Amino acid sequence: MSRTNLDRRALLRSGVLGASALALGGCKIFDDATRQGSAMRNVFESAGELTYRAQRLLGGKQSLAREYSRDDILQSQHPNGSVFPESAEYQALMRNDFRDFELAVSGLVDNPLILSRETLLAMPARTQITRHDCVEGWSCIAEWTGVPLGLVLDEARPRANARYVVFHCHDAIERSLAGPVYYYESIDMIDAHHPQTILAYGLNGAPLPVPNGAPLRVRVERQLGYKMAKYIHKIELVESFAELGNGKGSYWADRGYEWYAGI
Ligand SMILES: Nc1nc2c(c(=O)[nH]1)N[C@H]1C(S)=C(S)[C@@H](COP(=O)(O)O)O[C@H]1N2
Ligand SMILES: [Mo]
Repeated sequence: MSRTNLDRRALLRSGVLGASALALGGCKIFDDATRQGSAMRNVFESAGELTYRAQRLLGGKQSLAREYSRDDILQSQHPNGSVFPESAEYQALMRNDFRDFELAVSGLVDNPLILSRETLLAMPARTQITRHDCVEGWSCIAEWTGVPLGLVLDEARPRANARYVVFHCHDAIERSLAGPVYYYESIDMIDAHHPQTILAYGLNGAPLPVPNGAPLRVRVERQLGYKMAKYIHKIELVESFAELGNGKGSYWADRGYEWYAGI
């Protein structure tokens, strides 16, 4: 692990970065120094690529993020970013309690899949209590339940040239002249096969609520909150994300944030 990463963790933990102390539904506030443009953020930015390489080189590929106990859950998961996708397609699914939901797995795979909600719910599940850290400066501990992404990928059989897993989402987070701009994210095959990387459909023992990404959102526990795409309808395996969005691999990476947001 790089020194910068350690420093950042230590800072986050000690609350040294904390300047704003807004009460956010009981969520623990860290700070807003990690916002784009802040001096602190620029330090992180130049270190991002290094952090990624260091973490990938120094073994620890499958090291687990810390898991907590039920007693550590102090509040419900604070909804952030999109909280209510407006597309007609999503609204129709929602009206029927997502019974007709299907997840597509496509791209560089030998066995493209269309998984019904029933199929997903019938697959082996994992439940984990973890801490979600948002780059905007808050965190929440919550219990997540879902299907390990690795199991879904094993079923789809990624080809040798598949390097990234892209999550396509139902929510248009903004509108450009060219039309709606949908949220998307991507992770590498190491994070995709990490045992804590799950396609979550449950939150704190209940079905995943709409504001938190119903019916399906990913958990990538060793990275920041924006990597955890909500409202996923399609998973695509690609060799490069140059052709997607602005070519940086994620809605927020296209807008200057790190593609690899390790914590
Ligand atoms: N589809 C989609 N996924 C998203 C977002 C979003 O706006 N749209 N926001 C991201 C950010 S910045 C955070 S912190 C988390 C918030 O998840 P929560 O609403 O469950 O707390 O979702 C992430 N995933
Ligand atoms: Mo976030």
